[in-house]
Amino acid sequence: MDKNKNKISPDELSEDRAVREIMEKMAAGDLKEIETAFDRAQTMKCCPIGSGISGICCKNCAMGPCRVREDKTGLCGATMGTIAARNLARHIAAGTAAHSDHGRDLAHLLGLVAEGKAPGLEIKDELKLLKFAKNLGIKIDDRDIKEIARDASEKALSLFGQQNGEIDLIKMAPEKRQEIWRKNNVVPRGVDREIVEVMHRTHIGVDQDAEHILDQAVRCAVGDGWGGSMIATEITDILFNTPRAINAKTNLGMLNKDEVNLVIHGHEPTLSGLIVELSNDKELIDYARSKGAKGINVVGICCTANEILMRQGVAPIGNFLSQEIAVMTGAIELMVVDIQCIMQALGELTKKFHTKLVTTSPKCKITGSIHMEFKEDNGLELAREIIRMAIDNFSNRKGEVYIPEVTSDLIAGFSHEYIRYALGGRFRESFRPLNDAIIDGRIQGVVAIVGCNNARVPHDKYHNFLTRELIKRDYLVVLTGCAAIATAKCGLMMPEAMEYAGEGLRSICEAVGIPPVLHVGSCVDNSRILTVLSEVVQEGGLGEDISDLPVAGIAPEWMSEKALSIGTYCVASGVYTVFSGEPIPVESSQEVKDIITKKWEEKFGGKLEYVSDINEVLNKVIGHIQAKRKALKIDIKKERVLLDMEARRTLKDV
Ligand code: SF4
Ligand code: MSK
Repeated sequence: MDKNKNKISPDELSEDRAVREIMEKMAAGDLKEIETAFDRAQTMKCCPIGSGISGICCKNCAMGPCRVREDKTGLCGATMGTIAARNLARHIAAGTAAHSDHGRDLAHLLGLVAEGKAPGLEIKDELKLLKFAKNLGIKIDDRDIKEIARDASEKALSLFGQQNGEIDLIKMAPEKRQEIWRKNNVVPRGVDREIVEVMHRTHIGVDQDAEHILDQAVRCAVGDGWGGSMIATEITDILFNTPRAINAKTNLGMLNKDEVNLVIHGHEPTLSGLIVELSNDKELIDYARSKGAKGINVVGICCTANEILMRQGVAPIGNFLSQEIAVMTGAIELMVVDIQCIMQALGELTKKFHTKLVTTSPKCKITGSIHMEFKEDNGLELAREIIRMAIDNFSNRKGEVYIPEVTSDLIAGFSHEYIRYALGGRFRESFRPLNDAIIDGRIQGVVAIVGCNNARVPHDKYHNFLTRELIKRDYLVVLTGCAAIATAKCGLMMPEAMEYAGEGLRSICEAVGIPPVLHVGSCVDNSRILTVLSEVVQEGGLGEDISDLPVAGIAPEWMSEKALSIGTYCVASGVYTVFSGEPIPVESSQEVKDIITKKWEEKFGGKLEYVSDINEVLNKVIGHIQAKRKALKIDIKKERVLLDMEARRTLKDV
């Protein structure tokens, strides 16, 4: 493909200076024939029916695919609303499945660690294990920690296959929220059960009422946020440590020309954590030196990077849309991938360089890559083998190595436990200072910016625009996933970003010692945001439920089905959530758009809305938060009154 055919300049395609540099190099030199998702997005237009923009497509039976527009139905009589609801429900089920299967593996791993069957791994946060076990209804007393871990593993695993009742972890939500779920019959009985029921109910000839179908999609998504994802986050903290503030660096400049560069990519922390630990092993470093390298440099992409950044400070060199660009530096000896968001294009692309692509999950193979399967009992051995393979490949570099000299500092590690600690100090850790700052208006509200990159949306641009505009207006911004890496790359996750923040937000961040933009973790860690919101409600003064809080969520560059599940469980938890960039694929069904906005707002206090214009997204989110402040009667700014001693003496005791 000739790059000169592209009409869109790198400046318009990406906000990331390092990515643009590689694109310019591609266009000018030897890499001219190579294409990336940025190029493919220009030559391949997306289907307007499949994307729901000008109609709806159903392929749920062999009488179709049926392309339905306006007042037409499918062959079986399915209406546009039914088809749009079924499609959305299936996307949500797939997103829930992805997060939850990840959580299931971690629950299984916890049991193996308890039994000493996972070499190199141990229980790192016992306190968190005790809290998690308590939430699962497990007896603690003075039992051995490993027994508690084994029981917690079994109980967590049982929540996936549970058939009746309620999954225990919904009790982490405020009482009022639980009642709303019970009243609307959306409490998940078991994580897997709800996914299966979505698939059944959306089969031809079963559930054919759009609202009823989407109620089940909500139940499924609640099973993700308060079930599968919650389990994944809790157990990751137990086994790999609960994140605390940590300094790191980001972007492609963290690749090192003189060292063996090994990239971890995907979503799982298990094998990648071991690789990072082992990269400091003297024997392996000596081996690298014997092959002419100065050392071993492990860096990451996507949410595997986020997981390991939060705990071990590994450098994220990029987010979803950087994965192909990173290979084009010619500096990567080996890219080891696990699950989710790994582009198949890496298979062919890495062949054009010396880079080895290694798949490790029993669930993910990519044609043309090397498969070295990870099992819990071979982690250490496999990590060592993979590092040695990367070292052996160092001398095979071909052509020019070009690493853009672009890096940014960042602070990550804002688990809800660390935020509480940062706010209150070791002896009085609490969310009280945050609640007070929101009540007195120094912080206007909290906005979560989450989700992916999308090759049809300028890379990182919306994440960074919204973050800057919101902190300027005194909104605290919390980020996860690729959104977090985007803002980190442009330097917004450092205390220096305070200069962009409004006066009120800045005063709180300075007093507490946190940046105005907080990295909360990977995409599965959006469940952490649910926990923060529950604890803020519990702290008091801002209503009785999450839906009372002056908060909102935005997925401005979303692309994965997981994002739809996240958006839906946020709405089900009472949060106004806006998607931008590419539309939610229900655009042409007014019936479904009304359900996920008006109906869901009536039922759950949150709504899911697609807004294409990014300025309008900003205005809508601010408008929503201000309406919540008004309802809480905290919309009028109270003047801080400073009294001198004389004035104090005149005050009567109360
Ligand atoms: Fe067409 Fe109905 Fe079959 Fe869907 S289920 S493909 S609308 S006939
Ligand atoms: S990696 S799901 S592109 S956030 Fe979690 Fe990024 Fe979205 Fe994948």
